[in-house]
Amino acid sequence: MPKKKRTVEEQTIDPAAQEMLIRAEELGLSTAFSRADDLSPCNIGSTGMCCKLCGMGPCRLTKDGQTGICGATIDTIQARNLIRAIAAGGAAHSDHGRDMAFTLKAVANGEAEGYSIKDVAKLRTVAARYDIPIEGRAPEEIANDLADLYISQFGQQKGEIAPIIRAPKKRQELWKEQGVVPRGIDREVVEALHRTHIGDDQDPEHILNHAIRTSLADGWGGSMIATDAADILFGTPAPLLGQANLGVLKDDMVNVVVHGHEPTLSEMIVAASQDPEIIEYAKAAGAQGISLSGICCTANEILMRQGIPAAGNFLHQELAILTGAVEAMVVDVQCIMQALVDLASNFHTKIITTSPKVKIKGSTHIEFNEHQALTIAKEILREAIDNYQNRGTTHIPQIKEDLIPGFSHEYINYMLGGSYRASFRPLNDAIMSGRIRGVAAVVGCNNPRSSQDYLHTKVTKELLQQDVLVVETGCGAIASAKLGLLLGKAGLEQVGPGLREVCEAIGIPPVLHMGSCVDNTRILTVLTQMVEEGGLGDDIDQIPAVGLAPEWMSEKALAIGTYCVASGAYVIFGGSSPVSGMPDRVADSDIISHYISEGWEKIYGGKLEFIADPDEMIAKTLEHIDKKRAALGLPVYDPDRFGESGDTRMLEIEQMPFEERVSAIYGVAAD
Ligand code: NFS
Repeated sequence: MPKKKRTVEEQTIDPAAQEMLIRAEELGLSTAFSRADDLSPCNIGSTGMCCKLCGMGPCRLTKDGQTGICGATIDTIQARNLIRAIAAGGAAHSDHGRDMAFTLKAVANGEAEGYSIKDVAKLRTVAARYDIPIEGRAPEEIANDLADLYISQFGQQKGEIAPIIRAPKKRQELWKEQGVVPRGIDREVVEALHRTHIGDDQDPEHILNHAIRTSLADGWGGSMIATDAADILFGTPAPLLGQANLGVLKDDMVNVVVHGHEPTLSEMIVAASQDPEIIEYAKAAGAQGISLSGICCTANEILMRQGIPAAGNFLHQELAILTGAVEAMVVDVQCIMQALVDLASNFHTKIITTSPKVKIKGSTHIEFNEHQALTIAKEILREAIDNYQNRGTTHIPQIKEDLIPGFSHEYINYMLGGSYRASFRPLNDAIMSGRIRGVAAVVGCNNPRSSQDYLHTKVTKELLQQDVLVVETGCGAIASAKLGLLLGKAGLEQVGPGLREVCEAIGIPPVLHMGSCVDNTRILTVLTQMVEEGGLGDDIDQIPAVGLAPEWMSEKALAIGTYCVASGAYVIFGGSSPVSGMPDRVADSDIISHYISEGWEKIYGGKLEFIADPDEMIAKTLEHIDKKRAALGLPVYDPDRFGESGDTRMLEIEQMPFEERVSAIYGVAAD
């Protein structure tokens, strides 16, 4: 039966994307949106019940009790497929972390053209956490030692990876008891592959226990290293003004779109694009200059630090090319569709691959390395400028939105307490009093199988009305940005009364953009600092907080979800579950779905659930937040209690000494 073709309004809620999808149709060109309509997913593979790990298969199982040729059960097959995805996702983040560590090492030794250490304060803070001597030493010396420590984490064979000490004490103890503290980042990924080779680990729970360890090697290992090294090299983000959506492309300028993940290249392209010689070169080609923008997490990296506009999230990569206005799309690693090359052949756009790890047939390859970064970045820009004269008709949707990104955990700490007493106290107090009901992290990808941005923004808007403070990263953050939720005033219009008071008093938008997907580690740090601040229990699983990835599609998302669960969070994924059974399986036989939910919750206090319906996602989020509030003995959330006391009261309380502040808050709460 042919699949129903969706209207553009069903494919995306973003008007700029709708405009470009109409153009694609006029031009007879396919996109991920139309291909998703044409191609039905295999319901055996999508539920994790197809095993193709050896040449006796693929064994496609559909019914309870069936086994593969080797005797593997559905549960074993699902667990193996899941851990392989987590290992691949963790490998992607961690390999990014490794590249950042090598760049830090090269910069420390004066071997990286164009780079410098931008955030010496963060370098010193992070190094001190790992007992690296800082007093009386030059930043380069400290950075060299830190880089060595980072690099050693990947190939470490025994012991515990160093960043694990950044987690709350109680959580570290739990991981030790469970035997899931990663020994080395690469080791856990390799072991995940070994265990899932034909004839190895065939106890689903035992496999999934290692999935936890592999994911921790990502979240509290490779990703955390990636974030810290990027901040040290390029600066820790602080709020600035940015813009998002395809309207950031310029008709009279050379448009260069950087797409992918690692900030090493994109930061240098930013620097090269401001070089007077390059600007002159662009003007000589008849353009007004160079307009740089980003897609996916590269967009988030340069948006957070430099205010470079985001052309869009994952599903915007093809749409940017459809404008006909992009001279070059420069890609490095991850989330880059092979379809870009074929699509670009209908326009003048050059797809330039730059990573030694990623080539796409038909694209131009200009290999990047950190030692000659600036020279290579200029070469890439010249290639784009030379292509300007080949531009044909353009169609840029005049749609874009302002936003304020840049909420690193350091900045959140600072903004809450001011420069003399930076602290998470006001946030904890606001949660304890019920002004803020809880916190939700709405993160992750776009998926063309659902309506682009719909689930992200529906969940975000509803939670805001319920006084839930939302933090975002990745493509989810860009979805909210396009909708205007990342702006001070505009974002506050539809926010619950208590949350609004807090946002107005502190001067923040209700949705805090915390960066790219590797920067989900910033959320781990925030949660840890909230624990350390006191009043919300002594471990992450006690905080009224939930993580959501409503439109997930990548293996990295599964790795993130799993390390958040292992850290104690309730994590809800939208879309379809990679471990659910076929519809005719009895619910009780969905052993893996149950294990990663109730099973993991018993051990880690966090659980992973796949919920397709957004209303159910929202209801479960609020239910969990309220359950955690009750367990902490906090007042029941009551939306009518706040909203009239206004900014002054909040500001007054904020100025009080700790004891007085607590009694003021509980005085209010006792009413
Ligand atoms: Ni995250 Fe960033 Fe986007 Fe998904 Fe891909 S860009 S690392 S994986 S699609 S959020």
